Amino acid sequence: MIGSTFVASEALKHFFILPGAITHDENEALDRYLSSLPILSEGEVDRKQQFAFARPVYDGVEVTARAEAAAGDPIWVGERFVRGVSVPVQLMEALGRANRAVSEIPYAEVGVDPPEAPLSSVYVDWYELGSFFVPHTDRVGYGPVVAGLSVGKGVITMRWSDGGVVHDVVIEPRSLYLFCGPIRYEPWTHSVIEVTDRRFGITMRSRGAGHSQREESP
Ligand SMILES: O=C(O)CCC(=O)C(=O)O
Repeated sequence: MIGSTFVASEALKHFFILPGAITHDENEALDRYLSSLPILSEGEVDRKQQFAFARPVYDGVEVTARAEAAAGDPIWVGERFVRGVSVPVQLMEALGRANRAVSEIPYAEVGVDPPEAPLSSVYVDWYELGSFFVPHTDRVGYGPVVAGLSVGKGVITMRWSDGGVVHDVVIEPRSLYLFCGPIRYEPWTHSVIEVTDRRFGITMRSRGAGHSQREESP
């Protein structure tokens, strides 16, 4: 499947890109829907009840480079994971598409165990020309495979690094990417270093193993 469907980067063998994963019409419909949502301040959004964008706050400082919306299970709210508002119907098709792609990863070939849980957590990042996402590693409370769908007009450059080697990957609109294996965890980080136009990054994750009920309690 990987030979015909995915173009894996030579250097990053655990990073897969599926160009044209959604149609132009689907891209436009998602762009229209996501662009219609409000961008609020973090304190105004109850992520268990509402799907809306807000500028995240880290260490008391509001991030101005992008805005973020979240839904599904689990999502991170400050210091714990919770079950967020239901994934909006407009995003269900994208989630289904990503889950199908996850099932097509040749796990044995790349030496990774298949995930136990489906993708069920959805974050959307709203980027404009000049936006960025700082280097980070996704929380271990999420599962071993992460998927991202690029919606809108903007092309991004995503940077991967293990602290030494750096790989830049250009991601076009309508592309779905997936990553797993060593690059999913520290010391690897990824970041978005360039954005050419409005773009929504729909990031889909699963519950990680060992994710306890306790973490979900308020
Ligand atoms: O916008 C993207 O595709 C990347 C988002 C990301 O790195 C994240 O949500 O952790």
